[in-house]
Order: sequence, then structure tokens, then C-alpha cells
Amino acid sequence: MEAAEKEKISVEDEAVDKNIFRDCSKIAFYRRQKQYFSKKSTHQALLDSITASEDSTRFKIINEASKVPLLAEVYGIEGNIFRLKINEATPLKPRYEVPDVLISKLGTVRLISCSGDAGNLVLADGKGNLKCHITANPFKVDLVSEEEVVISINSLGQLYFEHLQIPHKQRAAKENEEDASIDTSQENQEDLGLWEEKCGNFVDVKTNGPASIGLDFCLHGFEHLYGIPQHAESHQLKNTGDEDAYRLYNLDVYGYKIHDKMGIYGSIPYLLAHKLGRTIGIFWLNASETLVEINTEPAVEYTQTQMGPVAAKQKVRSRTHVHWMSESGIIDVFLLTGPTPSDIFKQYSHLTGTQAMPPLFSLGYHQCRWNYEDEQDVKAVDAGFDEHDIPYDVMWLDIEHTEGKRYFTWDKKRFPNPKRMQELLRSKKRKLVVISDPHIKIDPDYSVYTMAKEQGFFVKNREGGDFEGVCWPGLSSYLDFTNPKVREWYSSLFAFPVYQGSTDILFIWNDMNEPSVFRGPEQTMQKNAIHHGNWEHRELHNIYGFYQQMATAEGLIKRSKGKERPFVLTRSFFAGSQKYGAVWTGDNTAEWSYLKISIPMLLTLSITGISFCGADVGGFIGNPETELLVRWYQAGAYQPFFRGHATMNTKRREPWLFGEEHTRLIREAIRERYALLPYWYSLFYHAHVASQPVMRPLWIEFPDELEIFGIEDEYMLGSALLVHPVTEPKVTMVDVFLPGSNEVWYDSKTFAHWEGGCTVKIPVALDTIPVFQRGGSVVPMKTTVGKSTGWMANSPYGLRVALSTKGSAVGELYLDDGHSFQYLHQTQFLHRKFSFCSSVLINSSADQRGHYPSKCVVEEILVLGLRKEPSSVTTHSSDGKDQPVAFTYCAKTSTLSLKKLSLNIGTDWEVHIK
Ligand code: NBV
Repeated sequence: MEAAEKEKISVEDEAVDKNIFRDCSKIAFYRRQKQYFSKKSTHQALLDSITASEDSTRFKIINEASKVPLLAEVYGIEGNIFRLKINEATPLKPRYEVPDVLISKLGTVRLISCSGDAGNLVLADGKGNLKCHITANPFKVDLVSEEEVVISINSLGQLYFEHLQIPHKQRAAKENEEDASIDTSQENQEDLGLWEEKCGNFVDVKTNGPASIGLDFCLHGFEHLYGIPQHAESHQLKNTGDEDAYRLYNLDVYGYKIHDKMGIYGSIPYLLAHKLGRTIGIFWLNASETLVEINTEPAVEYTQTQMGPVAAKQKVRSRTHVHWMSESGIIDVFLLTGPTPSDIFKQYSHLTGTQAMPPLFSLGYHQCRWNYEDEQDVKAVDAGFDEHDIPYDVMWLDIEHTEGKRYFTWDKKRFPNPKRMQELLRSKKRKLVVISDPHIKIDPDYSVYTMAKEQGFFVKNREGGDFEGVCWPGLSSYLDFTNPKVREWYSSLFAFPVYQGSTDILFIWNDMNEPSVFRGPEQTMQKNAIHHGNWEHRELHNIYGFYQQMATAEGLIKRSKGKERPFVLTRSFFAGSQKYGAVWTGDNTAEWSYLKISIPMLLTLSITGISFCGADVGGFIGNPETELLVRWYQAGAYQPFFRGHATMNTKRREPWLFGEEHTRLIREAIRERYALLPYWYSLFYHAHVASQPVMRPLWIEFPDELEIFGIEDEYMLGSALLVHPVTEPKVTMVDVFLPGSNEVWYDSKTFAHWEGGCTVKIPVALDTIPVFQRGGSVVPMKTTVGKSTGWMANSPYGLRVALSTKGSAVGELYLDDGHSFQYLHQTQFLHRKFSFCSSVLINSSADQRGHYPSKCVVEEILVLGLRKEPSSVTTHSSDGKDQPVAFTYCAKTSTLSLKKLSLNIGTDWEVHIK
């Protein structure tokens, strides 16, 4: 082990060192904004300066104290989205505007000025769906949708904009006095961190001086807010008060504390709010350090005496104030007006793109450990799965597989023949994932380093040399992924002839890309490091990891000449990362509380676009007790990205090391995952084409049920399955809330059923995973489970039809080759629709464009909730042939079971029950 590594591990064996990481009170721009508001100076919109172009309306805003003009631009965007940009009208130099996140062509909707004068102005889209009322003094915007004020901007007057200035030392004292918006007096300089700011032992020298921005939003009638990952916190956002805030700053926090608002690996500055009848979203497109304060004012009922005689009783709606503050950049905010949760997901993906369609193998089980030691180890672990009849798809290699942490190389002693090892995995229809971090060892004999060095591809320090920081390989430089040329070059490193020892079953894991810099301020890069285009790191810190994953995914696509779908897991992420692959929740701990928090953490990622997300099964740090490990496998089997992982000094924990009974339980959990793969894959297709999250909080499916808006110990997978993982030790009973008073729910194993709208007590043993199928749904499954997804390509399907209270059900199945882009370019896919109505189950096409020569048949059909035993069951094929079918009926559970069928999945047919 090298020195850098030893040091890191010994530091990190301790819990999170709070002294390394900052809270709001230590962040200068937060303190500055707070101080400013106590002075109450306002902004005025100069509405007589208004100009309109094809796609935007512009006007100036003046701060009454500084008199510095700001330029506001208002846009209507297709799909009921409103965009407000505020920048300095004439900045000393350009301010950073986040590129590459918005998908290329945002259709704009022309906003027409309907009425107004210099004091007020109303803009509306042609259809009158969206109106925006601008008040000049003090500046305020009300967003009106369907005649209801939904969001007000700057109603608390927290618009804040530090204009770029000539460095104070060069500035005339007179000028200094004139600017009353910021107290720049000498004694206040250091405390306010205007030109310099301390962070631990570091001094952040700010060439551009203070440049922070802020704005408040009032959400009328909303008390339930969600989003802004990543925090190890509850799904529903909490009130922060005035001295705390959710922090968005990508940091490597080993063993992060739970129920904390500190920033961890990734940031998505996107918040959702939901109330009865409407869901909205605020997307704050800024990649610098960002803080979000949330404060809800509950509804108040005033009595006659308080309000006077006018109204006997008046109710003031609840509202929530959201205050965004960023260290630099511009104000560029998108307001998504819903009104339904489904609309919100479409609106957000219209801006940032949808979830990449994952290759099928990546929805199987992944086996990881830091580290699988050598080829022998890999072989033995791989064989262990077969010996114990446990399906798995992917073997993972952590940093030790490389030659001294030089990515794209292999440790020759441990992995003398990487291709041979991959051929072994290939013969089992399995894959390999290896790690590739963004730091590059400074070593003149390492070709990746020398090539990058020669081309000037590293992030620079203030002095113009390459930035150097310590990470796993020792002293390293960091690739500047913000530069498109660097991305292009980096992606070319994945070409098979360049990446020696790689084959087409090798996929990639990007870690440490916050970026993590040992001994750096808060374990990351200095904010004044310099990127492509001469931008400081502070401007774009939160998007660094996004770019690495983008370049990696492009590399994997390119190596296959555009044919194959990539798989890239990233630790750091930003808005839009969903387009490039999967995200996991980093270094969690093998404790029950971390299993529990994985649910809200994943729900939050899911509703902010990242459907493909997961948490390390078993907990990365420490040794889970056996019961916890089993429960974690059971939960992980029902979470989108399913990978077991453990850190280096932990005991081995392959699924068969805990005695026969526990091996059986883990095998069962993993097999349940594999049996449900057709459903998972169809959900991912839906996320990919229709923007709907795979893992859903209950409020999305039941938006009119106030009592469930805060539930986060259970969730929906798609709209058909409700999962309530057991997350506590020695539990014999769990309380499961089954929503919907008109719904019926079926236990997925026993087929017992309950009416919705109440909490039921479900007895649980160690082999119970509480999963319920919603009446009215059809879930496609596989009837047999193989060694890996590859073995199951042609295996038969089963359909589990759960009838609604009205005796009907619908569902879908999507399938394709599971790995290529042919589904997109050649419409090589099948998208089938199942509907059960009036005792007939129909398999029909859901998308006529698709065609795929599947040999698969539907072998089993289970109908749950069929009240009467049928007298006959016949299949009816599209060529007009009818055939009687043998069936069994269980009166106790009202279940009809059809077996040994042979109905082609891709053709139209019907099953008639009489
Ligand atoms: O590469 C080693 C680990 C990795 O196993 C883990 O999953 C990452 O979250 N990595 C962090 C770096 C070091 C952790 C102490």
C-alpha cells in the first residue's frame, strides 16, 4: 500500500471529520447575503425599458443602493415552463452560464404583453395557460397558471447580485464608498470573504472578487417539498430555519452522517413541490456551490375578532419560501408548472433529457468488492455463484486491478491475462466493470499522463501550471473534462486497441469525481483552479463529475462504432446525468439506519431524473450482521441499481458465506429480482421514452392523498408494485400503508388481498419481502431464472394479472436485444400491451413501429382476484383458432392459474375465461 493510500484510510476509518467540511456559518457568500438582507435594499424593474424578441422579453432591474443595472430575460418554454435569466447588464467580464446540461433545442413559446404600464406588466403565452405578472417596484414576478398564483419570485426581496468589480486594491476609495450594497470596509473584508476566504488551512484567493447571487420563491399553498439531491436526508425536505440550509457542493464524504444537510457526492439543483391538485418544480441552473433555505408557513385560520367583521372565518393558505443562493454564475431558473406529477417529469426531461436505456445485464445483480484480489479470486467468486445457484451478471474490479492506480492499465501480477479472465466471464454470459477515476498519476512513463500533459489537458492552478493534488496514485493531475477536446480524447482511450486488455464485455465505473483531492480544501479541488475557457473551478465544481461520465459513456459508444449501449456508474453527478448511466449513493455504512435512509435517498434521485440509482448492498463500511445483510439484499433486489459492495478492510461477504439458510434467503431475493426483469426493463423503457421514474414515492401515484405525502419507508416500482422493505432488526410485523380507497392490493407471494386506504399489519419472517401488486395491473415476469440475464433471453414469460375492484387490469412489456441501439435506429423492439376486461385477456401491440423476432412464449398466466371458478378457459389466436386450456382455480385466494401455455409473446392473442 502506498503512503497516500495509508494516510487516507487511517483518516477515513474515523467517522466523518466535521472539521474538514463546512457548514453555512463558515461559508462567506452565505454570511454576505444574510448581512445584506438585514439592510433591506430593494430592486426595481424598469418596465419602460422592455424589449421583446422572437423568444424572450427583456427589461432592466436596478438595485436602489448600488444602481448597478441587471438584465432580466423572460422566456416561455414549450410544455408550460417559464424561464427567468438575470445577469449583469454590462459585467466587467462574462459570467459563467452552465453549458451542456440543457438538451439542444428548447422550443420557446412567445410571451405576449397583454396589459400594463410602467408599474405593472402582464405577459401571457398565446393559449393563456401561463401568465406572468411583473410588478416594477419593488421588483416581483407572480406566475399564474389556470387563474391561480402558483409561484411568486422575489416576494421577500431576496434578489441578490454581486456585480463583478475591479479588485479592491486597485479601486478608488471613493468608488468603494459609493457601493452601499456590500460592506467592504477593511475590518469586514476577511469576515465576508470578498477577495479571500479561509477554508481550513487553505486560503481561497478570489481573482474575480465576490460574485454571489440569490433569489427567493414563494410557493403558494405548498407544504410538501422534495428533491435537491444529494443529502443523506428524508425524502420530504425539512424546514431549514434561517441559520441552516441544504448545501449543494459535491464532496467525497466517507461514511457520511445521516439526517444531515451537508453536500455529498452529487448535486441536482432541482426542487419539486406538491399539493392537492398541483405539482411544480424549480430548476436552478447553476453549477457553483449552492445553498437552499426552505421555510414553510402553515395555513392559518383567522377568527372573526382577528380579521374584523368582513369574514366570519378566513383561511390563509399555507406557503413555502425557498431561497436559493449560489457562489457565482448567473440566475437562470426554470419554473415547471405541472400540473400533474407526470407532467413535471416530462417538463424536467424536456430540459435535461431522459434516463439512458440501460443494457439489460446492468439490471441484474452486480458483485463488487474493494478489491477482488486477482484473476484467481475473480474465478473463484464467479464459480461460487454457480455452485450456489445464485444468478449474477457483473463482476467488478476496484482500483487495485491497475498498475499503481494508473487507470487503463492492469496490475500484471494480479491480472496477467485480463482478456482470458473476460473470456471466462463471457462464457457465462457475464460482464466485467472496472474503475476509472479522473485523477491521473504524475508519471512520465505513464502514457495517459504524458499524452494529456503534452496536449495541456489537465486542470490548471492559478499560476498556470498543471493543478497537482494527492489521490490514490500519489501526486496526480486532474483531467479537465469541461473541455470538449479532453472529452473527445478521453473517450478515445476506451477504443479496444488503445485500452489494452479490454473487450466488449468490459464496462466502466467513475469514482472520486467530485473531484476528490486528498488534503484539498474539504477534500476537493481549490476553487481557484482554472479550467478550459479560463473559468475558475468555483464556477463549475458541481458539474465536473457529470462531464467525466459523459465522456466515458461516449467512449463506450464510440468503441462499438455507435452500436452498443454503454454502462457507466458514477459517484458524482449533476442535473442531466441520467443521460449517461447510473448513480450510486457512495460510502454508506453497514448499519440499519443506512439501509433505511437508502429508500428516501433513492426516491429523491429518482424524482430528479436519475432513475438508475442504488446504494451499496450490505453497506460499504464495516461488517453487517447477517440479518442486516439479508434484509439489505431483499431491499436491493427491489431497488434500481443492485450491487453488493464492501470496503477493503471488511470481512469477505459473498452471499454464500453466512450458512446455508442465509445463502438460501439471499438466493431467493436475487432470484426474485431476476424473475421480475421483464417488468424492470419495461419500466426503464418507460423512463427512457416517457420520462416517468422507475422508483416512485407514493405521492406520485396517489397525488390526491394528503396523508401519504410524507411516506418514505415504502414506495412504488412503476405503477403496479408497492414495496415495503424491512429495515429494522428482529421484526415480526410491519405496518404497510396500502393507498387508494378504491384500490385492491395483492400480496405478491400469498395472493392474499386487502382493500386500499388503510394500514395493514403484515407478519414477516426472515424470508418475507413485503411486496404488493396493485389491483388493475399486469406484471410481466420470467418463469425460470438462469445464471445471468444472458441465459434468460429466450426463457418463457409469465403474466401476473391482478384484477381491480371492477375486474379489469392493464400492463405492458417492452423487449429488444438488450444491448444495442437497434431499438432506436431500426425500431427493433416489441412493445406489447396486456389488457384484461370482461373476462378476456388481450395481448396486443402497444407500438406498431416495433418489430423484433422473439422466440419467447408466455407460459404461465396467473389471474388474482377472480371471484368465481371458471367453467372453461380458451385461447384465441389471431388466425382465428380457439384452443381449450387446462386450469386450476384456488377458491381460498380467488386465483386462477394457467400453466404450460405456449402463446408467442410478439403476436396478438386472447384468453377467454367463461
Ligand atoms: O475505489 C475505492 C473506493 C470504492 O470502493 C468506493 O465504492 C468509492 O465510493 N472509493 C470510494 C475510494 C475510497 C474510499 C475510502
